[in-house]
Amino acid sequence: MQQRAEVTAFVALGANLGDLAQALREALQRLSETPGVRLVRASSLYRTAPIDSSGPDYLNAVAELATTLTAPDLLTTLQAIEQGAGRARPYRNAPRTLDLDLLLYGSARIDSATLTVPHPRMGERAFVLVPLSEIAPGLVSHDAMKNVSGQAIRPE
Ligand code: A4P
Ligand code: MG
Repeated sequence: MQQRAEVTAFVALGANLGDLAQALREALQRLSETPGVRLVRASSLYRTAPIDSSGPDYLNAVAELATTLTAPDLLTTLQAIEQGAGRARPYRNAPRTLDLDLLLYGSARIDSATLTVPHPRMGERAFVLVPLSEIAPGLVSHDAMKNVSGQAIRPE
């Protein structure tokens, strides 16, 4: 059987309830244990003020993956890891134990009922752009960084 080629994907990790660093570390561990997913690199952890959301500050990071999974299968994997971390969804943008968003999947543009890639709000958010530029500087323009420079973010 022919093996699918690996695709480079970027995933945003966030948490603002519970043991934040532990949740992010475990999520990275789960991802690296998933068949068809290789963890290429992860950014450092950043402490960020909530944007369009409530509750305590977040811990955020971005990971680069190399994966043979399709984008929908990768999303299903991310959601299973969120569930495993005890994620409840009482309302949109509620505080959460773990949020895993698919930012980029190769150069794919996807707009289905359940998946939009590139992630539609990634360009407005320092908590995505700062860690992404740490591990993939070529993907984030100077202008994009300038647009989010007013948002509170600091290395953990
Ligand atoms: N969905 C569509 N496209 C995607 C994608 N590219 N990646 C769908 C992941 N999911 C995608 O997501 C709702 C639905 O989006 C999913 O069922 C999936 O089919 P969700 O995770 O259940 O809900 P959510 O997290 O409340 O919404 P979402 O869209 O992830 O929220 P945002 O806009 O990403 O905002 N402030 C700081 N400082 N740090 C944060 O991490 N996060 C948010 C979440 C708000 N403010 C924040 C942070
Ligand atoms: Mg999400």
